[in-house]
Amino acid sequence: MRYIVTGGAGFIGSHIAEALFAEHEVIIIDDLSAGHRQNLDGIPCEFVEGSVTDLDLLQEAFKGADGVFHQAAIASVPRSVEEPLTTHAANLTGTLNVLIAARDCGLKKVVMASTAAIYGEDPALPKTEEMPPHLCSPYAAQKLAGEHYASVFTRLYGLSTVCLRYFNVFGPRQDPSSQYSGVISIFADRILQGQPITIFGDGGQTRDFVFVKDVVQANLMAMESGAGGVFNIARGEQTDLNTLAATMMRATGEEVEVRYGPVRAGDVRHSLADVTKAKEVLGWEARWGIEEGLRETMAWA
Ligand code: UD2
Repeated sequence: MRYIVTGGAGFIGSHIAEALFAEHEVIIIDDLSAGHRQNLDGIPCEFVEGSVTDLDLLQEAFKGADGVFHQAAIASVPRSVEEPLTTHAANLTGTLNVLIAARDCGLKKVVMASTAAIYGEDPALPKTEEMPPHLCSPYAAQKLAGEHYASVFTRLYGLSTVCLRYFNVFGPRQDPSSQYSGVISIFADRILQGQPITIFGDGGQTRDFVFVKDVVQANLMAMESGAGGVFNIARGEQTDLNTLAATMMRATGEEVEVRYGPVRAGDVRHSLADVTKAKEVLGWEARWGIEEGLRETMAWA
């Protein structure tokens, strides 16, 4: 098969490319705004430098492809608040372009990255795909609108689409360099440098962390499945930040100071996915335990 990975030089996209290349032809489309060429070291693939906002580029690159894993996005809630128009272009116009190019080039399937941000601050847990959206950021609005476009393209043109609502994904190659990077990548970086870590709030907040290799598997199974629609991608387990910090230190044998700072504005207190639908329809469930995934992440960091 010939597969496109948009955002393929990024964190999740590069892991998808890595899982595909042994058996398939892989074409990466990435504008390198967040991704890095070195994420693709040792991964044979065709590399097209460009943005999903460029429809002509997509129409050309998608010719002869079988499916697309659409991972390209500006995946930042705070950035979307500061720059709604820029993030709209990447996250929504980009997604619409991918759908149009996929339709025009006769691709069999579009698997796209969506987000748990769609569930917002609604305290009801666990989150099921049927819950009404609770949008608190332009990012959430852009991703939900992308899901709606996907379903409309299925209805109108018969294009098969799957939207995967990622919860808190972690693993090697997640960039720790911004204050809004994933908490695990930040903690890994600091613990390995012997630097203190800061927990925002009392550390009792929870997240549903899922290892990137499980997310890759979800993408592959979604591509192969005859099913369409929206699926939560998570472990279906809550881990609080205090436990996370302790587990990460245990994984490395490094003890660092844990500081506590003010609660981050806009943070949700708890997050937990209901993952029944992915299991029943796609046959997917997370296999990597948190500790196992953390060990791989810390070994890379
Ligand atoms: C995740 C997604 C985001 C969006 C959102 C939807 C990631 C990286 N981000 O944001 O894109 O989908 O979910 O709800 O997956 N924290 C600390 N110390 C630090 C950094 C973070 O205590 O140095 C805390 C932070 O306050 C939060 C938790 O760790 O309570 C997780 O933060 P995050 O930025 O990794 O992810 P989250 O859930 O805010």
